[in-house]
Amino acid sequence: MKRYVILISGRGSNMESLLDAGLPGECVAVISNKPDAAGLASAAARGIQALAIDHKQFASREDFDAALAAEIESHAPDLVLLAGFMRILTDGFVRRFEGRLLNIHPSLLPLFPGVKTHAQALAAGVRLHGCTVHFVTPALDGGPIIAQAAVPVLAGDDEAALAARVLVEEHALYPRVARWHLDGRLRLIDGRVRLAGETAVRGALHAPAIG
Ligand code: NHR
Ligand code: GAR
Repeated sequence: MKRYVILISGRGSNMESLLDAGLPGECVAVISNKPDAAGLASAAARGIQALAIDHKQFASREDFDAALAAEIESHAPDLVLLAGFMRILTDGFVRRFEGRLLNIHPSLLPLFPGVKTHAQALAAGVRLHGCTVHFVTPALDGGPIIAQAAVPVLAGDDEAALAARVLVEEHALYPRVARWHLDGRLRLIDGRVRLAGETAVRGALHAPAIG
């Protein structure tokens, strides 16, 4: 059985969508950088080991990342999933987990990296918005794109309305991509995404990298 770890910072709805998807693997830990993250309680309620490593207790990003990496490695995961994890990770951390570290980002990358993505989309006036699952590399939100889902931006949308529409797609897309990895079909090879055997695309709005 493959093993995976989920990193969160808050609510944990993407974490819940992963835990409830019946993935072909065991979630061996949920780790938050924020002790008060609501997602820790819902992970624990599902019988999963949930713990916080408070980044504020560390003098530097390097020290925090070293503690986080040691905790993750103690669970020997095949896959590490960032799910609303809000701390930028050092190059050393990212390289250590390269190829088994994924993120879901709430925009159609390379548009709107960083934070406040829905406000950025509204300010830019784009008519399509969405989410992206990518391999994490040292370049923030710049790693190779695995799959994307799009939603329309509608007249009268505010940040909350748009975020809610994108979140529905996040909850469908991330478990699907995690399953590919756990099934051994998804790899990062020479900085490129390799996805074996994917043919069916669910509508035009969910598009995986094929190859
Ligand atoms: N780390 C690396 N090296 N590369 C990526 O692609 C990463 C990463 C760490 C997190 C998630 C990302 C997102 O999906 C992610 C991708 C946090 C920030 C940020 O600015 C930016 C992007 C992401 C996550 N964090 C601030 C910081 O100083 C804190 C912001 C806050 O606490 O609200 O770390 O968007
Ligand atoms: C999600 O929309 C996720 O894509 C986004 O934050 C939300 C977390 O919700 N992630 C980022 O912005 C990463 N910087 P959740 O805790 O309910 O999954």
